[in-house]
Amino acid sequence: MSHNEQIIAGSAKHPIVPQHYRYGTAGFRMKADLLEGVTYRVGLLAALRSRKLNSQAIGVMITASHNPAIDNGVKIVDPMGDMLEQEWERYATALVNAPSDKDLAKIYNALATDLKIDLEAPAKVIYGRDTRPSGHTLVTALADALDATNTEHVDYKILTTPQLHYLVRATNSEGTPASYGEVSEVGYYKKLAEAFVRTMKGKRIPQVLQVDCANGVGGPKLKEFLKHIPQDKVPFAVQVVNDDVLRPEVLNLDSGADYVKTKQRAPPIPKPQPGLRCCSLDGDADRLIYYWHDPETNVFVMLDGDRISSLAASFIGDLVESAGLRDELRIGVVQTAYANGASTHYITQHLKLPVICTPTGVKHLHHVAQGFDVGVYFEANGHGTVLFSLDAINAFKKTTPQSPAQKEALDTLAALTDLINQTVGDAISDMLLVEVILAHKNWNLRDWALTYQDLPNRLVRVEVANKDVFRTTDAERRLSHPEGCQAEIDQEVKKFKDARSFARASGTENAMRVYAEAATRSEANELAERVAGIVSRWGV
Ligand code: NG1
Ligand code: ZN
Repeated sequence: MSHNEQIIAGSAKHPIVPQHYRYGTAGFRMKADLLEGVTYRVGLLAALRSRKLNSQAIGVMITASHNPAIDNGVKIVDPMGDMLEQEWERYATALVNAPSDKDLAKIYNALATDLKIDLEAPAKVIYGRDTRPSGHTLVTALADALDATNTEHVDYKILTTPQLHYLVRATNSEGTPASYGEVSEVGYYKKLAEAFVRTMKGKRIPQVLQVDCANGVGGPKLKEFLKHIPQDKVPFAVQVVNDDVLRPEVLNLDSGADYVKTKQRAPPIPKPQPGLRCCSLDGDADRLIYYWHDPETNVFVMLDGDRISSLAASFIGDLVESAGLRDELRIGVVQTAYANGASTHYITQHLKLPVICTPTGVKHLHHVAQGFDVGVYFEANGHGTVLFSLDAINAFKKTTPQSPAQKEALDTLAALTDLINQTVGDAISDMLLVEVILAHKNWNLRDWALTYQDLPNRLVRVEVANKDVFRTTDAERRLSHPEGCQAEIDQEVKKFKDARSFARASGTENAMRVYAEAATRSEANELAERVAGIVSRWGV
């Protein structure tokens, strides 16, 4: 069979359900039964992408993250382990929307011609999936696309999303001076465990940490990771809960980082215990939220992505200062409009670091963070990481220390570049980072929470007939369209003290999101309701 015939035959085995698909912030994500044909077509695109980029390995991750168990999703990972280049999202959308198998082959060939891709060049795609049962079928469709296009492929089976990102980068840097680590899941654990012990410097955290894994892939993977810390060097006690991956229906159910962040309370199971340090991962282990029920004040305290971001920025900023590199390296923090105003104020006024606001979606944050030598980026929902430039890594490793304190700071910074996932937000790596910082500062969660006080806020979802009439500007903080709508929002915001509110169309759901913050909880609620009302009226 010719290439074309193979592509068409494979597509006939994995038919597309006709409807309009769009490669969004999370790749293609929807009910799993719509995704078989989509995944086949994503396989074709991944093969093209590998051939376009000198046969480097491309990743494909099959997951729907924090969404319900019946959903699934598929997204492409670029050679350095970052998200698919934005320009190519259009090509993904075009391929997936091809009306027939023959059109699919035509679009595939047209893309190859337009992008000057040699279809005879070698190509490599590696892939993994979360614990969703539908992952099996999708992986089969993906493998068929890779076979049809004569693409070498490796199935890494069940992984967390950040593990797949790690493996893509490790594969492409293997044997080079920039080697990212051993090309295996075990290599990932070994790298993290070694860096964790190295950054802890013999410090111990006496209190237990309960980790809720949303009954997703993070549970088994975290337990596997813990086995790689040498027995005599384990600095903390972890209690893994909600790690049932055998009953798919409980995935993300009343648990996980998204539950805690949106409901602003602890998962009901296990029964919350005052004073216990807790954190939650999401279903594919790329988001992290800390929390505890303070036994002294009897208040539930949530430490979200903004908190992790400001904690990391403060710790790393101090280390860079002690390492004598403050004038040499540019440190910055990247947030979205959903970041609590109090965190932005703390970072700019107290830590004296610049903050840049980008549109929602980690690809935007990641990109801007790459412009700093130390770029800290987190979405409020707990997805983020810290990126170090080559200059920063070299400075940490090559500066000759003039004092023991400077040496200590340089060593810790160098270890952090190995501990922190450089490809994408990683809940396990972020959790280790938080533990390291708390141990170094000798802080409990109350100390951490006391750094600033969150402004009360409220996020509401508004269903409208047509969300496409809403267009934003200024990193999604203002509406440019429909004309007149923003002026009405401004009128309402003016009536409240220390208030801020904005509306934008969700990139992952068919709805508008309205965010409001104000000096008190009731005012934040009231403002959110009023702005939601405005959005409803304009969205008809
Ligand atoms: P949308 O649906 O575009 O608001 C949501 C999250 C994002 C991001 C994406 C991808 C909020 C308010 N929005 O995007 O931060 O994580 O999903 O998963 O949390
Ligand atoms: Zn996720």
